[in-house]
Amino acid sequence: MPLTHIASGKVREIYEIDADRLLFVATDRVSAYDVVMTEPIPDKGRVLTQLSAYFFGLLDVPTHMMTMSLDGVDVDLDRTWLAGRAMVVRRAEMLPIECVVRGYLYGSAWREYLAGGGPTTEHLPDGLLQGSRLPEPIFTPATKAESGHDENLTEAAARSMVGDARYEQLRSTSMSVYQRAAAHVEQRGLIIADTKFEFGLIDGELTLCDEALTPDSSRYWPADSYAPGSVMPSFDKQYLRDWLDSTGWDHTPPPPTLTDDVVANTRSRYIDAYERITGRDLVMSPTDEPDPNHPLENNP
Ligand code: Q0Z
Repeated sequence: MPLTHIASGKVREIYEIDADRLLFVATDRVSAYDVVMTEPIPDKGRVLTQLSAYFFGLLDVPTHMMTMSLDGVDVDLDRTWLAGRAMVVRRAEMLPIECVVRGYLYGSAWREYLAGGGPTTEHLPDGLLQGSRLPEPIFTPATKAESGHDENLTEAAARSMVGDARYEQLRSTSMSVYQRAAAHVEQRGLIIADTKFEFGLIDGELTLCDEALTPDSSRYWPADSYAPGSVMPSFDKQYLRDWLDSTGWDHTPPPPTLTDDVVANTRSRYIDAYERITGRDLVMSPTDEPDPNHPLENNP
């Protein structure tokens, strides 16, 4: 029986394996300014999946990851293409809020702050700059928008969506995962300005799901060019954004056709990011020759 396709995101796909397991696949599609480019970035999906797997192995919270091995999984997709980009995960009951943690003031939170305050900035002091490190990281949950932009929630709104006890648990778990990951990448000269987690319940236990700590779910900055008060280069996709800007594109579909050079340069930035964060080489086909140090199956 071929797997049933159950969900499609801008750059990811989910298939059903059985009642308890899903196949979570990161494609090579790339989006910029909320538009998916026509040309894929070869191996980008492998970078994202293996970064999530790396962090799932590092963290001490329950996660949905079971394995990256496709042995015994009856897929009718190209196994060579899938290798290294697919993860078998436990099916969870997903919770309805996006758990965003911000260590720095940037993006939508900065825009809110600049406009005089909003849900994400209700507890912040005055006088911060674009990109300022916050006195301490803040938890700023958002809605999961089916299409379009996620909407920042006030603390009260988020509490009423999941209940006070669950809210506290989501906040403290999100904060500790962020702190752990940020401390890890800091040793490698990187900053996680902000990141978004999705949690679910498996047998009643709070479980980190979805992708985690990837460049698509997080804003990574090189520490050596950190300067509050200015626009920061996000260290993987900025090259593509800059090139798109140079074409004069207005961010409405269709996007410009990426040249071979832009595809190749974007690809090497993703792979460099992976290697810088993990200190490992990207595995093109992890089912061929498992690396004993790679966190493929080390989650309880
Ligand atoms: C995640 C999403 C999409 C990528 C459902 N372990 C899980 N159990 C149950 N559901 C999910 C997960 Cl990760 C789940 N999403 C978000 C949608 C592509 C991610 F189309 N949806």
